[in-house]
Amino acid sequence: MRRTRLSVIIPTVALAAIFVAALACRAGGGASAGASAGIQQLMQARNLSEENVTAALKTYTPTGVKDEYYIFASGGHSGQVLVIGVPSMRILKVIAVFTPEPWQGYGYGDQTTELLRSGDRDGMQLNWADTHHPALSETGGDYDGQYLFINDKANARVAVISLHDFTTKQIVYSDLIRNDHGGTFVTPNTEYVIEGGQYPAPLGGGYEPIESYQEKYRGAVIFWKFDREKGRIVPEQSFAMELPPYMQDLSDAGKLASDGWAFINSFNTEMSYGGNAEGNPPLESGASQNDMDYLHIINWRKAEELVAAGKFETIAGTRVIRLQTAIDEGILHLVGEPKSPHGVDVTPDGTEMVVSGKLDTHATVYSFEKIKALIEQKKYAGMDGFGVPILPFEETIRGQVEIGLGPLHTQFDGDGNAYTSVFIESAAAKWSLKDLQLIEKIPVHYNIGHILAAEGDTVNPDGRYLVAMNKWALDRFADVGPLLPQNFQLIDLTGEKMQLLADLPIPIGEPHYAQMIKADKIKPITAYTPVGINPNTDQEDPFKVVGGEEGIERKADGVHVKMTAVRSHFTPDTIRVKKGDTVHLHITNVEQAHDATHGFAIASYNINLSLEPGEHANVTFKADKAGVFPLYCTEFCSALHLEMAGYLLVEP
Ligand code: CUK
Ligand code: CUA
Repeated sequence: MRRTRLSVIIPTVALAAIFVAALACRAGGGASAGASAGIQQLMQARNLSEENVTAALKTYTPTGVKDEYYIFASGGHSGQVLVIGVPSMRILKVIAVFTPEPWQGYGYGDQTTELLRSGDRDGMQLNWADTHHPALSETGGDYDGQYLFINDKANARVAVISLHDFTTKQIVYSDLIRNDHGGTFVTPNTEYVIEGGQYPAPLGGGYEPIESYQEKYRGAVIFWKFDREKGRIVPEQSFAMELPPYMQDLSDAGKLASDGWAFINSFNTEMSYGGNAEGNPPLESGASQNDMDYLHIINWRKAEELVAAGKFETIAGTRVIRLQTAIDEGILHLVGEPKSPHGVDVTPDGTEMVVSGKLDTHATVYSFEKIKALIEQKKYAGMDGFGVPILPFEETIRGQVEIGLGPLHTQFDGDGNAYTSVFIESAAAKWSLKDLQLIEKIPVHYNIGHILAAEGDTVNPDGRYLVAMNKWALDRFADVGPLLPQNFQLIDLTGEKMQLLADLPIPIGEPHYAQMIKADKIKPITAYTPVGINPNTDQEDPFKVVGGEEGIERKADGVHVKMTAVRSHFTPDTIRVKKGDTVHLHITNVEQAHDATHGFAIASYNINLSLEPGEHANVTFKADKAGVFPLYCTEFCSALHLEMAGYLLVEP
């Protein structure tokens, strides 16, 4: 950690020195004043302050120079994942996850369509998602750079992305729950990917009148088992736990001292369900009556043992530990948390949990040691309406920090500081974990939701950079009509005071959370090797085509076209079929050169592929329209790219 910090600081210092030297030269009016006078002129012409220029020097990344960190951000309603470089704040990629994406050909060929359709629920084709919380895979509580998970709040789905090739590999869901929010968060060795539900409903689907909310509606949390070797979630080895019908919110996995435990907070312990046109209080005020909501404390290691011992019921294909079993076995406890909490974040050493309430001005710091002792002594303040033991609030906390109006989420640096987003105040607050004192606040623009620091939720945070994920942009950018982008703001943590460095407008949905990982932990491939890999399976495709074996063959199930793509032609480039034929295209990009991607498009048949070097794709379609259909490569791959074309001829 220190080593990286030092190596990065040196160039920053050197750059600043050049800047200062330039200013000094100008002041002296020496012979070498050319460059410095130029800088002064530029500053004047662009109305830049000295602080602006240092911010520029800290973030400017010359062409060919790579970033120190990657941010993996949720793409919000776009249903995708954004990849951003730090400190440059350049967007590097949008990874297609839950939504069709033309550039990557995602949802246009057989494999990616199959993957996308595997996430369909309730007989609906789902072509969007509300992604909230990406989670990088961890080893020993540290990001290992291998996998990324992300949830879809709207449809309670979880996706697995491999950082080997930056593509989505799997989408899973359980009909146990209808939506989620407390996910994805991973356990310290990625044994499980946690997906906490949000709005209670009858478990497993089905109808129950809303008036039976307390009796029939339930919350739940799913622990998805991750098989790292296979790089896939294994639904059969996963399990869930039934929870009371509070609205469970964010979750976090314990680590080190609290490894084996999970923490989920909640709001609406009033169990209000709205009905404001039917004489009930609106949900928002009905859910804000109590002074305290509940932090759920779950012993997942013991839950795992209970499931292995058969103490579960299967609901909607998922093994579920029923609420009564969880109570009887002592694996679920509650403790009060101040009014309408939102974030729960476990400290790097795993000894404490920081909870912030939207309607409370404090961050509350819970001691895991105290919680564990109270659980062992069975020292309860009482039970909730379902018989879940409640720990005495005052005896579980170490203290509270006065943060400001609307504290939400917290991250950490490696020097014992915490950073909490302050939504209503539009600020990021730095405070000391040791003495629970507020140190400094920096204004952000505007209405900050999540906050992220470099490796800021691991056992080994880097500090260095903080990003404010702001919901409102207002006056920050040139106007673009009533729907505005989100605004990510990069903040430097290395100086005496926090310094705002750069803004990045996000024009594709509302990202909620993101994680920042050291760039050298990510080691993606540059081509699929050997040639003919199907990215969905990471294996050679049974239909892969090698040079010299191309051709067109009529079989019982239709016309099979075995095609290769190489700069700058498809072989074969003429496809002759008859109207009504089923056509199976098998296309391999036989190149291994870095960046030698070919596209493949046939207008009027909605065919659009991206074939990365070494990639194989299959497309099945019915040639139900007679005519002449040009096909062509959609990536400007070579000087003769325009000539990389051919014809699909469908004879009447
Ligand atoms: S949530 Cu959106 S700002 Cu879904 Cu993590 Cu807090
Ligand atoms: Cu291949 Cu253009």
